Amino acid sequence: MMKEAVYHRPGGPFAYPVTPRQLRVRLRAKKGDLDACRVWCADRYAGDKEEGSWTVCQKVASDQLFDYFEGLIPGETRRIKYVFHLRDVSGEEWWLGETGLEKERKEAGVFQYAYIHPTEVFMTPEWAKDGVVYQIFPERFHNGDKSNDPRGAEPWTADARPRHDSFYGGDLQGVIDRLPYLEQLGISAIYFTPIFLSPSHHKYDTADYYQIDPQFGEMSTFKELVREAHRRGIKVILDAVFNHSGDQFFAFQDVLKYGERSRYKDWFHIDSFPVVQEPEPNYETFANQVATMPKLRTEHPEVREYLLQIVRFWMTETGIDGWRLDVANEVDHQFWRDFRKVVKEINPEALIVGEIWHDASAWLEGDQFDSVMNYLFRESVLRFFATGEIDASRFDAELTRARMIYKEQAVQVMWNLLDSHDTERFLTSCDESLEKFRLAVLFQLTYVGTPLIYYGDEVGMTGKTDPDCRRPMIWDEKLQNKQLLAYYRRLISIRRNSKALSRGSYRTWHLDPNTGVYAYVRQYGRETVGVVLNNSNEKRAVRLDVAWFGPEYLVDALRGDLIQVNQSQIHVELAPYQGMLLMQSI
Ligand code: ARE
Ligand code: CA
Repeated sequence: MMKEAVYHRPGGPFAYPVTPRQLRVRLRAKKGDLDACRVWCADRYAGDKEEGSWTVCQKVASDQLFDYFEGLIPGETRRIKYVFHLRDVSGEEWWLGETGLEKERKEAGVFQYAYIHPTEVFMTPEWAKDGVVYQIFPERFHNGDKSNDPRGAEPWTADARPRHDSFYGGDLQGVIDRLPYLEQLGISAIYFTPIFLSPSHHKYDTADYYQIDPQFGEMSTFKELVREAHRRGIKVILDAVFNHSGDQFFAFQDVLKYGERSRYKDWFHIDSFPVVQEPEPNYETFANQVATMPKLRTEHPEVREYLLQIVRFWMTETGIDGWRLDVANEVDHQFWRDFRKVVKEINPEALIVGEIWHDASAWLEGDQFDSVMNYLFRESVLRFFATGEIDASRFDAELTRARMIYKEQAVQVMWNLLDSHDTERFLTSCDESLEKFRLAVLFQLTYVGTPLIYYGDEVGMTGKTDPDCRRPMIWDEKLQNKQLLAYYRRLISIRRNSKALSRGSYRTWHLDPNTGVYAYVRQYGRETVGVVLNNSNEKRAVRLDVAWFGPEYLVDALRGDLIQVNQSQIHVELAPYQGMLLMQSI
């Protein structure tokens, strides 16, 4: 056993309560080194003679270097001490506690989880665990009210190719009009990119956080939208752009006008006075010198209070169900802790999703966000299904890593996206190969976490990155890919009717780096679903062990085929890029 590779710490994703009396513990070891792992625990005040209790830790995942073991240990008194007992493949036994990895139990010491405070159990919204989210870019979804169209609005056609300064006239009435479509699609929440007053088409440069942009409608239109969406069981999530304001924002206008004498000068990061926007801004902005987006000083008490008041206002006034946080990783942690308190006090079931493209573990401890837009997921899916840069074993390893950096409560509600308003459309990344795209969609809709669907993907829309990925939605049924739409509807409905797919555990079942076959199992209670993917342009045959499935037959929910189980195995053949969704047949 490689001793140096054995790792645990009594915090983060390695030890965390999932209920007030249960602690999830995780241990990492070199891949293939351990034969068995279990953990002993007792009340931390128990004496040496105390019997305590044992929990077996299962191997839950592997990546290229490590195996991960997990156990759920009881904490009857909430005060826990524990020590791991390991057996390596050569039969040697080890103890791991806070003083070391030792042959003798007493040398190893014990780890302590001093007290599980019920208020410190990371809770993510229940509804989000069964959710499928649909992302709407309001300027481009549907024009329901021509009277509010911006001047110079361009024609809403399938061959429209937006520029940065294009407008098409999409609005909130348009979304209300299309709620039946979304309900039929089967989604459970809408995430809207910004809708507050702003001069741009994307509205990330907020001029007034208290006003719906008149191009999108009025307060009453938005309230009606929320009401109508709720009536159909659809939640509404808004974009919180708090890293920066727009340059038209009253406080920044005041600074431009009064310079050093402005009472708002400390709301921003100003290098020198007078403040200038041209030729280069002498203040911090979003990204590199985006003069229209001055960065806010979120650690300033007045700024913090101003922004939190906006949060209170929209939540209490309109009943929205959560927030997606723009450039979340560049705003200070304390701001987000305060933000979470405000949000959850108003509505404990409100969802908080950060926009972070990388490892977001520092924001997902339980005191800040519930979830993030899972761009790590997107990267791996893109490189496995669309470009073929990585093989099945690398793909599986990357997925494992991206799960193992987080606690389960966050993993369950992670927003798994194929694309967004900031990226190329996934179908375009697939060189418009529908077979590849469909396989990736199957994966997205059967993976652990919340699928996030970017408007229009479901009807086959294409487009390069921003601004081309923001084309007006195709509503002309002759131009929509109806088969693809039916496929999305079917997968969403299967997912929403299956606890295994929405909330179940995830285990790699089979992978073959040479053939591109990748299979996994989702399990919840007695329900098991297996997914087999042939990510290659050749026919593949594969034999799979199904001992844990139970019945004599399995059914492929996609094609309806019955598959016979023979001595706890099935033998399946897959066409190029075919996927199978195997469920227990009744
Ligand atoms: C416009 C042009 C761009 C141009 C840019 C700069 O479209 O081509 O490069 O201006 O002048 C909004 C608009 C954009 C607009 C931008 C600036 O939607 O159209 O771009 O404002 O005016 C990073 C951030 C991440 C951010 C992305 C875009 O970390 O937070 O960049 N995403 C949010 C929103 C955007 C929004 C803003 C932020 C600003 O979702 O829509 O842009 O409010 C790597 C990095 C990531 C990086 C990512 C993408 O992976 O690690 O950190 O994300 O690439 O660049
Ligand atoms: Ca309009």
